[in-house]
Parts: sequence; structure tokens; C-alpha cells
Amino acid sequence: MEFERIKKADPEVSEYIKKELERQQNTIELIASENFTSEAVMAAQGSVLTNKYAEGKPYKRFYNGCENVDKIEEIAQKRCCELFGCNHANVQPHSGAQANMAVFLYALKHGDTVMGMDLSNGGHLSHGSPVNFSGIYFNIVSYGIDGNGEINYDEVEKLALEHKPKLIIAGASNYSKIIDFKRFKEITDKVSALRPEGDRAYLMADIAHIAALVAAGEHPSPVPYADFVTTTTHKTLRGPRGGIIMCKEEHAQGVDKAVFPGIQGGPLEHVIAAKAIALKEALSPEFKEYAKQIIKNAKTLCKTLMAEGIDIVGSDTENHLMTVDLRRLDKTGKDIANELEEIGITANKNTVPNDPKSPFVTSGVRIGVPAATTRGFKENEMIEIGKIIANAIKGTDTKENLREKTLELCKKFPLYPDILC
Ligand code: DSN
Repeated sequence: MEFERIKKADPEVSEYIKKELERQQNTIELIASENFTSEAVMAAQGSVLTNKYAEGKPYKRFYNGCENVDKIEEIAQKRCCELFGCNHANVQPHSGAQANMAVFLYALKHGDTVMGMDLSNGGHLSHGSPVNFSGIYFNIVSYGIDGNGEINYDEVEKLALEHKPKLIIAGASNYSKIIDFKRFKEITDKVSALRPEGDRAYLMADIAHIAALVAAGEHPSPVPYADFVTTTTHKTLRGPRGGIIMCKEEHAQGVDKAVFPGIQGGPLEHVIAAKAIALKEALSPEFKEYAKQIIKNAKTLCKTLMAEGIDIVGSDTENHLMTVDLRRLDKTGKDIANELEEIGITANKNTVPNDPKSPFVTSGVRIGVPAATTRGFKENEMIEIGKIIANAIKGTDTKENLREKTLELCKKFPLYPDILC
């Protein structure tokens, strides 16, 4: 990182970058969708590649001078196919929401019916929220989760057979159980049989949150079942902020056209280089261990919180996250997330299923361990963190004591010790 140059050019901005580095170093990051990339991933994003226009696909560009970015983008595509075992990868989407938008543009006509998980039950904005393009331009049928915090596949099938959606989305932003992609495919096939000839239903899996767990073989892969698999690259996958679409060969050309010129202009080749580096890292044996540790850490944190009398939606986790349910304690997600921030833990307020409170207040806090696991925390640290969170929620220790404990943990596991500013 070229802090000296930034400082010289813009002391005002550099001061906030410095403060942000210190914030990340001195707090425990439990936002389930965040992570800490390698320094190589960050460096690629600050490289000369940011200067290059490269509209189009590798070797079929609308600009000259693309011989280097062509190679880089091709490497990223190949590594993605190797990691996930897919036929085709488009690594250009600027984000997960844009990856989903491109699939919608390719697969749907305005007004088509789409079925996805309801946002307040753990779905994503781009899976049909009424305030998002997906909910504005398409007819949305939502499914939720049951009292055990699980998808009720029989209910999903019943809804699907009733509404015959053109697109079914399997995936979530806040769901702590393993997703049965095979069952989703069976449901999609049953819907296809009810749709007009030549107009079958499609299945899209959004694995933004669980990408690393899928890549490492810790969770089942949707690739054999789904027409489209979308992901972000910055969550469990630990790369730069961005998106990827994987698909079967039959959809490759259409998906590529939907990304460009459909919804995007010039791809961010500096970010694509960073994606390539992150994908290489994800192909390493160390990354497989990282994915295993994520699950061990999440399970340990979940058990500790429950042993401390804190309710968790679904009373278990099978992935990297969980949602604290504050209803019994009569607290709000907003207050608890703010109180956690005061003691050096960052998490986000989140609705619980059938939440009586608004999305700005909520009755839950979503907690995830990918970033904390990258930092080096293991089961023992998760037990400590669980007790700190429980004490904060129950008000059984002072904020000063709890802040001291989080800071001590951060000091024991330094983050980015070689970055100076
Ligand atoms: N809503 C983001 C999250 O899961 O935090 C993803 O876009």
C-alpha cells in the first residue's frame, strides 16, 4: 500500500484510510459478509490495471491494448472453473447484485414470475425485494423459513407448483443451514413440466455467502444442478469486492451479453486481477483448512452463546453465520449492534423470521466468523468472544471490561502488521 503517496497527495483522505486500518486492527469483525483479503489482492486493486478500458470479452474487445488484461481475465475465468467445476465463468460483474441482475436480464422477460427467499427471512435484496429492480420489474413469489430456521422444501415445492416461476433462486444472505440444491433442481424440473413447451423454468443458485464452503467441499455444490450460479468474491471467498456468474455452456453467450453490453460498460480489470489472485489462493490446501475452521468456529460460537442463555435462530449453524434472537430478552438488534460496537465488536442488526420490529430496528443481530477466522481466531477465541457478546447482551459486565477483553484478543492476533501508515 502506497500510504506515503496518498498522504502527500491527499492528507484528508489518507487520514481516514489510516483510521480505518486501525479500526480493522483493533476491533473484532463479525459482519458475516466481510473478510480480510491478502495484501496481494489489495495491491492488484491499486495497480496500473485501473487505467485500462476493456469492454468486451478477452480477445474480443472494443479497445486496443488489451493483450495483458486479456491474459489476466482468462486466468481468472480458468481458475474459477477449476475451483467450482463449472463450464463457464464471467468474472466481470462489479458486485453480486449485478451478477444477479445480468442473469435476470438474460433469463427473464419483464413481468415474469421469480421465486426467491424473502428478505426478512434471510434472502437478498436482489432476490425480489419490492424496493429492488428484481421486485419492481418482476412478479415475485417469496418463500421463508420455518420455526427451526430451515427452508421447508415441501412448502417451496407447493408454492412453486402453484405459481410456476420462470426462475427459482436458491441462496440467501442470512441462512445458517446447508442448502439442498438437488431438491431445488427437482422442484425446478417439476415446474418446467407444467410450463409451456420450450419455456422451461431455470434454477439460479446465489452462493455469495457460502462460496468458500462450496469451493472447499464443505457444502454441496449447486454447479451440477443450477443453470446459473452467482457469487460475490469478497465474503467467505476472501477476494476483492465483486461478483462472478458461472453457468452451463448453453447459457454462456447469453450471460456474457447480459453483463456487457446488457448492464455494464468497462470491466474493472484491476479488480479482475485481484479476483484471479484470490481464486488462486482459494485453490490452495490452506484455503480448504480455512473453510473447515470457519465452520468449527461458527459452531463453537453458536454453542457458547446458547450455553450463556442467548437464543439463536434455528438453535444451530451449519455454515459461517448465525442470528441472535433478542425477542425473549426484549432488546432490539439496533441497540445491541450499537452496544457491541462500543466494546469493539462489529456486527449488524438483522430481522429474525416474522420479526415484529422494522428493518431499521429489528429483533436480531447477525453474526459471522469468516473475517475473525482469517485473523487466526480458533475455537478457544470463539468461546471467549461468545462470553463477551453474551455479557454485553445481558449487561452482566461493564463496557470498559469488555472493551479491554476485545482489544486484548486483537493484540494477540495482529491484522496486517506489515502495513504502515
Ligand atoms: N446484504 C449483504 C450482506 O449479506 O451483508 C450482501 O449483499
